[in-house]
Amino acid sequence: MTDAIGYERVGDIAVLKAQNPPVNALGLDVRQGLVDGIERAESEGAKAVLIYGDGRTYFAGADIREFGKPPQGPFLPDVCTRIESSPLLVISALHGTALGGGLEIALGSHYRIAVPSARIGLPEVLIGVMPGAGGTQRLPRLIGIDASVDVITSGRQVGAKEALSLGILDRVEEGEPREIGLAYAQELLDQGAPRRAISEMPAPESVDFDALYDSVLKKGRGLLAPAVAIRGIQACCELPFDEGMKRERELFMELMSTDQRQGMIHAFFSERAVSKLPELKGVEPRALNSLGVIGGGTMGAGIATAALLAGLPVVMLEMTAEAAEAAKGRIAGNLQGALKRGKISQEKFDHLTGEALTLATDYDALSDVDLVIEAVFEEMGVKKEVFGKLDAVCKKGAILASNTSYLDVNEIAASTSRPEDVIGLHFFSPAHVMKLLEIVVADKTALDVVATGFELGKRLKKISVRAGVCDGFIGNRILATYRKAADHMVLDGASPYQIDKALTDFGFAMGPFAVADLAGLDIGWAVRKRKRAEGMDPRERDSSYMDKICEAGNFGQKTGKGYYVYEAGKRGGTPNPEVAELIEAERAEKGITPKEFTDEEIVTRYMAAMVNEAAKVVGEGIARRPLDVDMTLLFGYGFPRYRGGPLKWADMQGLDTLLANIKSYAEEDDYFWQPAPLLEQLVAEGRTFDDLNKENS
Ligand code: 3H9
Repeated sequence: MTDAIGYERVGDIAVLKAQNPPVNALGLDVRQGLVDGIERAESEGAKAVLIYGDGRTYFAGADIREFGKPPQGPFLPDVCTRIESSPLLVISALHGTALGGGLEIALGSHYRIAVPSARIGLPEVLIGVMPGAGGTQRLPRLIGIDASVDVITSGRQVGAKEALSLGILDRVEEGEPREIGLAYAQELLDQGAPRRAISEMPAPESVDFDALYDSVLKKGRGLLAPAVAIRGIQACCELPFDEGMKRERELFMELMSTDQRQGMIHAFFSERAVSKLPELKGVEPRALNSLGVIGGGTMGAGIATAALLAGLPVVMLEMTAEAAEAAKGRIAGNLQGALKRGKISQEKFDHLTGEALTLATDYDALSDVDLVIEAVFEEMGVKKEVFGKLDAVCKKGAILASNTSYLDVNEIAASTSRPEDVIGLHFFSPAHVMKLLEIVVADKTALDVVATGFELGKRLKKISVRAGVCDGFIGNRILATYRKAADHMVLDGASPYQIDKALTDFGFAMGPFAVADLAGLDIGWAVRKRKRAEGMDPRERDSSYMDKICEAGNFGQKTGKGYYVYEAGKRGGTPNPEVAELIEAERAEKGITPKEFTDEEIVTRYMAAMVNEAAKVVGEGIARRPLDVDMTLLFGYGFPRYRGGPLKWADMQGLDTLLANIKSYAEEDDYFWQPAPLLEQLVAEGRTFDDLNKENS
């Protein structure tokens, strides 16, 4: 027996305890231990076997860290079959999470009991694969096609109560898994309960699986795994059990070899690694029991909502009592959403909009809060004035944070007498919904202030990414570059609509022009005006066709017109014909002969611009590791998760090909397409961005 599975005998019952912290992942030792344990129980004359997990959970699934390495037996499907085919009665007692291969072990058992807090599921599709140890063969036999399709293609975690009603669990009971499991096993033995192998149960009748496959594929917006899993369920209905298992294995292995699997698993580990900073090891965050927010517009109200939902009382400071009331209205509107979805009770709603929220118009109200976030107008003069006032009233040790999206946090910090307490906390709108938080560390920011920023992110359930100071930090700086690449393509012959379509087909949630309409065209217009006023490099390409749209008061979705025309009550927009005319006029004025772009070319150029800027951001230390960029783009900019992030995608494409593309584009425009030194270095050394991740984790 391996140490990963403990063996104990209680009367007629052999007890197998998984002890592979932290989540009892089903690595080689665990699989071998289970097989050995069953064999020992059989050879020592036990009548039943109880399987349960030590620590916080039953099995959370196959060991994902083994994926991509040569598989080693005993394989998980065979372990499940070995458990199921045992002549002894096998009972699993579930607590924590029984996920993926974990649930498949439970389905290989003859009876399943769980504590009420247990959650079960087959989340394989969320890491780009599908159940591969009998999940698609046993679950439909147990609960039918519709419920299986839901559980398998969504990957969602099902609570014990629902799992009981679906028939996945036989019993739900309070208690310790070992104790309830032993009592249940004894009861079954006393009753003379039969072995109950799911593989021997009849399969459901087949349905139109081609139609189901198509609809799931469409819903997945390019993600293959849920659709391929449908073929596994089909095999359950149409093939004998053993052949169904073989088919499932083939489909599973097919998905294992895809870039999508690599991308999704990169995302899984990166979202956990992103907030682990070596310099913060052992650094205690400062006290964080109350929050001040300055400015109650959409952003400030969103930040306040997120904080209130996380249990932090908020002081909301506005210029006037009316503005403060309006901010409260916005917060209440946000919380209404949580109330409607059953996330909070009416009582909680009343508390969060009542005693937990203090409205103020005087800075003195912030004198006792632990952390203040300003979300006022994005202008350095205004920010400095706010920080000057905060410096005067906030208690010693309070953290002063700016939600600026591109301004120099060093300059803001220098305007106070305590730059070590100043940090950037860049939320994304709507701040109570969007998962990304950029934690912008200025030159003098104290380490415990950084640690507190990450602590806040954790409490607000955000993905927090450390960023250095530069224009736009990680995300907006990269966005500005790939957006420019899109603008250049428009000038050279592509239409905004072709570009948006090519990029949503690639997997982005939205194309850049639809995004601009959503964010408000006035933002880009203001930036263009500012840059022109500051004086642009003559080599930089500028486009002005959208200025005319803005001059007429059209700022995108909020005014009903921008790149697209939006009709009330209709989702999405239709191309605005005025835009095409203006583009043509600008091309004529600039003497550009438009050329055709294929969708592939659009994606290649757009991604090349994104990767090149991202490599600069990593090379300059603005992002610590490539994975920090990947998580920023994934959680703040709609980058398709199944592609892992721009730098994971770049690795999979081949960095040499990408660099060659960038160099060929530089022949037309060597100002915009300057290869990132880090990219050149990696190509010269034959290394990848992932190598950098590993070296810096
Ligand atoms: C599968 O089962 C395929 C089979 O059908 C067929 C096979 C043939 N493996 O998330 P946390 C690590 S596919 C390895 O922070 P939480 C995780 O990286 C699998 N490691 O805790 C972290 O490490 P670190 C299907 C794993 O309480 C630590 O455990 N199963 C695995 O917030 C703690 O994790 C899944 O997809 C794993 N399977 O959430 C479940 N899982 O401390 C994936 C976790 O070094 N896991 N780790 O950063 C989860 O959803 C969550 O981790 C879980 C706990 C809900 C379990």
